[in-house]
Amino acid sequence: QDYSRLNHLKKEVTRFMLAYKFALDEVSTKINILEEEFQLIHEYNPIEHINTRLKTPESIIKKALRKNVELSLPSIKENMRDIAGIRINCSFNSDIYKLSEMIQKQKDIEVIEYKDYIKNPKPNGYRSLHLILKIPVFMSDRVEHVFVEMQIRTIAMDFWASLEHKIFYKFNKSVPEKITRELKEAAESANELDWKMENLHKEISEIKRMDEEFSTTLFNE
Ligand code: 0O2
Repeated sequence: QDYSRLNHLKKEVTRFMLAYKFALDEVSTKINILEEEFQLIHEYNPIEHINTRLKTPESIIKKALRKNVELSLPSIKENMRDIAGIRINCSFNSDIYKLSEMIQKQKDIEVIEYKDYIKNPKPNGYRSLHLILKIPVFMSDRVEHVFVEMQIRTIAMDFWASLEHKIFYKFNKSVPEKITRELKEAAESANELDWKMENLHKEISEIKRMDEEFSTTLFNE
């Protein structure tokens, strides 16, 4: 009986997943618009790449069981906030906050949660800006409001996080202290690199600005 209940829930979840796919489509379109506008105003593209992912019904149910979330649709909708995920890799640290502010200003998006693991990195060194957004999805007969988890990070943060995930995913034993320290040091190196690149970017932008100012003055004389 448990099996047929789980099977029924899996079917229901598969159906309601459509709203999450549409939410991801909506958010991706919004990001594309912001990206083009940013390019126009600041004369460079702040986004290196964007990834979206939908959890499978199996992994939603597994996580719900792991987190003791009641196995019903309303409870899964309310408590599982990372069914739809979008990860945006930016060029520079400051781009992360510019982009996050632009997203937060959108009237149809509600920011439910804001976690700044850049200002407050996790003990292992993990850095990223996490937002949980509530998005209205206009279906043929109703409006669904669904959660989308957005992670915004630089490519250096993403490099560290992807490899850390690869190395430690499903590593259930306790990690030796030396490894924990080295992992954190690697995160600090990635952070230093981020600031170095950001400073280079600022210096070159300033030189470009002064050059432009100089040519405009020459032209006007
Ligand atoms: P996956 O495989 O990337 O989807 P939650 O665990 O989501 O119920 P929590 O802890 O409040 O709740 O979420 P948090 O801290 O916002 O982190 C959620 C996601 O951020 C993770 O999803 C990872 O994608 C990423 N993340 C958080 N901490 C780390 C870390 O130390 N290393 C790496 N590589 N990624 C991290 P999942 O579902 O755990 O994993």
